[in-house]
Amino acid sequence: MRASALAFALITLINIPDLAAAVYMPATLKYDRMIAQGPTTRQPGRMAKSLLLKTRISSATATSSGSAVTATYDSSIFTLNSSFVITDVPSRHGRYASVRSTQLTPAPDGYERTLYAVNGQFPGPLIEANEGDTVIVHVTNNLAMGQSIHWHGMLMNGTQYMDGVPGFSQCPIPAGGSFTYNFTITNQYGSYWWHSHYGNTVADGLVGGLIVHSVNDPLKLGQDYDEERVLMLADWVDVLSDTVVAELAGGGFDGSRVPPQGDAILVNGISVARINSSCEVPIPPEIQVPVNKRIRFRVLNHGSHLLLRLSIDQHPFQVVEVDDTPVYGPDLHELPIAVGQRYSIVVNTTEGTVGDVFWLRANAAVASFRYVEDGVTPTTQQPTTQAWTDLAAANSECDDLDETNSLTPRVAMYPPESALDTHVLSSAFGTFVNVTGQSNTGFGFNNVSYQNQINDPLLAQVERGQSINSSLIANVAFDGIGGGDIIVNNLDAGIVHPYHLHGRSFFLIQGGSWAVLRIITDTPGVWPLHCHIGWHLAQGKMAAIVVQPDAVERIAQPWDWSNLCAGKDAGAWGPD
Ligand SMILES: [Cu+2]
Repeated sequence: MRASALAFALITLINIPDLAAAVYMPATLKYDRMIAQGPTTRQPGRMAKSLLLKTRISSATATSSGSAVTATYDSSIFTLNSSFVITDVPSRHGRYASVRSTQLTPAPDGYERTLYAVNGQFPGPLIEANEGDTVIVHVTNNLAMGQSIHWHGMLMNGTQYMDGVPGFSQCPIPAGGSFTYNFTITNQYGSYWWHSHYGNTVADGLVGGLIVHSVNDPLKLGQDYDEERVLMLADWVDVLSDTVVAELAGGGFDGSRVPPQGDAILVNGISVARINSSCEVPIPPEIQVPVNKRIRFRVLNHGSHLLLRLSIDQHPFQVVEVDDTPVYGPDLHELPIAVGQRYSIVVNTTEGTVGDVFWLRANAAVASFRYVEDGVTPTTQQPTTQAWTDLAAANSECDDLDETNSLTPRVAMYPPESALDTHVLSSAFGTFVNVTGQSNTGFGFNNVSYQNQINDPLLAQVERGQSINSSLIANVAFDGIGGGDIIVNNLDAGIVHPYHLHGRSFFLIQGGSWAVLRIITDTPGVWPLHCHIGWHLAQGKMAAIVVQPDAVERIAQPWDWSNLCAGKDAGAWGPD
């Protein structure tokens, strides 16, 4: 154990100077070239809210067979409201949603397990809003544990108390309790999602789409596509997340230190693709589409581990949005999508006639993609189509799309020309000793594996002028407003990590196992930077980015937010 910890420390020391040198040359060159070409022709920087740091995991193989177990769900969750009025006049009373989490026992992949549903649905309700709207979501927690909802991709400028991360930006909503999230969407639009940020209970079903429309969006219904849908993909484990996390912290899950890759792949909450199982499986989920239309799918990977590769037999598609950035993207046969990422693709349904049916694949044949007319299903025949012959092999590198293809933003964006501060976060698997003196294997940043002071949120600590305890979480601070660089260094040979930063977009300079995230430090708060592989996060892979601590001290806590912490044991430890 000691030797292993030392090895990680040595790698850290050796790596950082090399990294700094490697990083700054390309950044400077890129910047010079942009200036030289002038403002009308220079290439905008890439902007993203999640990034994938390379190395690799092996994808699972899956088998499929149709059977009698059916699952039903509300299809409106996956179809955007065609009568939604896109306007720059904010909704007068805000966009209200009510969210009630309860425990159910359905069988999304043919295997019955406990699931946490929202309003009785899995996935939960789709929220649509306009840029400028205030979103008000009343959450009632009927589960036997604390909960929270995070609004993935929302900048939360001035509303950092609504970011929904227990131990960071709030105390958990207690079992039987409620809380109202209230935030205004400013200066952003595109495809987002919401999910629980309590432990890895997002893997138990607490997830849904969040779509922000805007008159400023260059992608327009009627002009670029004829209708739009949400396509939610995920790996799915047949046991509760608590069990997985506890076993990983102990001897390993199913005897393995490697987190589960899923027992099934879900498409819009249903699966036909069970992995390594002879269980009876449901009939494939079905995506019904009209013929001769351009259909925009807002694709989300809400899983806990696998990078999924989406394809539709005989249907190439064009990528038009990356996270929430509209792009001129490539025509693809296959889209790689890591956990937490969103892409919009436009699929032309011009490959056949009514009744034709094709496999939709996400690492395996997982859904029927069926041509229908007026919502009438002409046949229930299962697809017999063949996969594209150029799909990536199951064990191929987990490349992010922008590593292999050119993605040009439709609206030019420019990174800050310089950074006021630069901070390095090196992340690695290792053995860490927690506050109680217990050794655990897990993940850390800068040799610290996150320990969650769940009832004393970091935001409250900074608000009262306290500095964050660096033995509990790696943390860095940007004091002023301007450009800021976060160098993320992935020291784990053989493990891919899709990192996610809350509260801010970043421009990305990437070099394989390291990346420079250039941010604009204009959103005061204490923002999580973490791996979106939920099992890695549960093993401590979380760091804190403090932005403008002085401003944080000046923004008052909402009264109902303070109530979540009132009377709670401030010394309690929560799940990461
Ligand atoms: Cu990870």
